Amino acid sequence: MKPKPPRINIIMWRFMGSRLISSTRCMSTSTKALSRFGWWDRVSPAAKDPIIGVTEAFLADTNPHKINLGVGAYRDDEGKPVVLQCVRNAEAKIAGCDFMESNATAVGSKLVEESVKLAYGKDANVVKEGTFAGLQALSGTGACRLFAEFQRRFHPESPIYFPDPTWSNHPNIWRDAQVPVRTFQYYHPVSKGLNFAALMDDIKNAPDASFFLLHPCAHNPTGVDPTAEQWREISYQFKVKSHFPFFDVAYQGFASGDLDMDAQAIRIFLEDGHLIGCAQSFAKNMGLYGHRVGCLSVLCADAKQAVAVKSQLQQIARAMYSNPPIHGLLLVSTILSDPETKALWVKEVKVMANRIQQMRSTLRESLEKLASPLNWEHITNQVGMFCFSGLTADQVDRLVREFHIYLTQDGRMSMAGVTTSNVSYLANAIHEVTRYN
Ligand code: KET
Repeated sequence: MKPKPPRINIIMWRFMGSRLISSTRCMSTSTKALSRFGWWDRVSPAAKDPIIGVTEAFLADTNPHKINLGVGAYRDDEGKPVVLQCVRNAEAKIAGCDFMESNATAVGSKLVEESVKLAYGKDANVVKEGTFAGLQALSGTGACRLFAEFQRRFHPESPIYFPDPTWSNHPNIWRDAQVPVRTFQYYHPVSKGLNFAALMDDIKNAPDASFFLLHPCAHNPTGVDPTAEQWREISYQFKVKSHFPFFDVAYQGFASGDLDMDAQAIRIFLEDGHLIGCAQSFAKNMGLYGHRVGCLSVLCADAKQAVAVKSQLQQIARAMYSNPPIHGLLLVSTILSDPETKALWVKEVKVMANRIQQMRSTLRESLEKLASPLNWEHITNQVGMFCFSGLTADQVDRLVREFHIYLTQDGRMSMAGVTTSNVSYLANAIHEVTRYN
C-alpha cells in the first residue's frame, strides 16, 4: 500500500558541529518525534569536581567509621555542621523582617561596608574615603567569578597567575571567563613548606603588570603561608613590577584565630599603596556555606573611579544573576554591624580555629606514638583548615578503599573533619598506608 503523502514538508537545515544535516519532517509527525532531534548527542559527562566528588562518594558510603576530610567546611567535634550562636542571634534579630520588600541594595551596601573593614581594617583610609568599589557576591566563588569577568573586560590580554597548587576551582573560574591562566611556584614538596625563592623568581619573571591571585592566609590546599617579612618582600616586588594583587580571602580567622592577624598580608599591601582586589567569603568563618554570602572589593585611584568600577561590576552581576538572595546577606550584615553579635562571632571564630589546631596536634602526636617512620611536623607547621599531608594518590586510594576515609587525591585533608573520636582511627589508617613506603 502506498504511504499517505505528508501534508506539508518542512526542510530543516541544521548546522551541528561541522556537519550540515538536512532533515525532512512532516507536520503530521508528532511533537514527541520532533523533540527526539539530537540536540545534546555530542554532550559527554563532565569530569567530576575533585572536591564535590569526594563528598558524593562519602555520602554514598554506609560504613559507620567513614570520615570526610574532603570539603573545607567547618565541623564540630562530633563531625556535625555548626550553626554559630552569633548566627542564631542574628536570625532572632532579623525575624519578622519582610524579605520580599527588604531593600536588597541597602542591605548589600551595609554588607560591603562591614566586609571591607574586615579586610582592610576599620580605620583604613580607603574605607573612610570610599575609594573602593564593593559589591555583595555569591560567596567567595561568586566574588572570584565577578572579578574574573571584570578583569577580562578591561584587561582582555592579561593572564592571571595562581600559586601552584591552588584551590582546584580557581582555574575553572578564570578559564570560564576566558582569562588565560598561568601559575607561579609556591609549595616545596620536600620541606612541605613555602618555596619562597622560586616564588620571588616567578614574580620577577612574569610580564610587568600581571594579575596575581594570592591567598592571604590559610592557603588552600597547602596550609602554608608566607611570614609577614616575606609578604613585605612580595609586596615590594609587586610594586617594582606593577603587578595587581587579587586576594582570595576564604578562611579569615582560621589561620591564627584572629581576624586582623589573618588580614596582615592585605594590610601590608595596603600600606605599600597597592590597588588591591579582594574576594571575601563568609561560608567557613560564619558557617554559612549554604547561604552563599560574599563580597568583592576593588580599590581604586579615587572616589570617581570607584563609582565607575562599581557600576561595571553591577552590570556584570545583573546579567549573570541580578541580585544575590537576601537572607544570608541580612545575617552577615547583622553580625558584622551589631557590636555584641560581632564580639560573639570573633570569639566563635577563635573556638573553631583552636579546635582545628588541637586536632592537628593530636593527629601528629598519635602518628608519632605509633612510631611512624615519617616526619609529621608539617601537620602542626601548616595552618588553617587544611593539611597537605604528602600522601600519594595510591595511599589516598587505600585510605578510601580500606578505611572509608575520604580526601582529595592530592592528599589534602580538611582538618575540620577530624574529631576527638575519629583521630586515632585516622592516625592508625595513615600509619598503615605509609609505614612500608
Ligand atoms: N576560595 C578558596 C581559596 C576556597 O578554598 C574556597 C572554597 C572558595 C574560594 C569558595 O568558597 P565559597 O565561599 O564557598 O564560594 N573551598 C572549599 C569548598 C569548595 O570547594 O566549595 C574547599 O576547597 O573545600
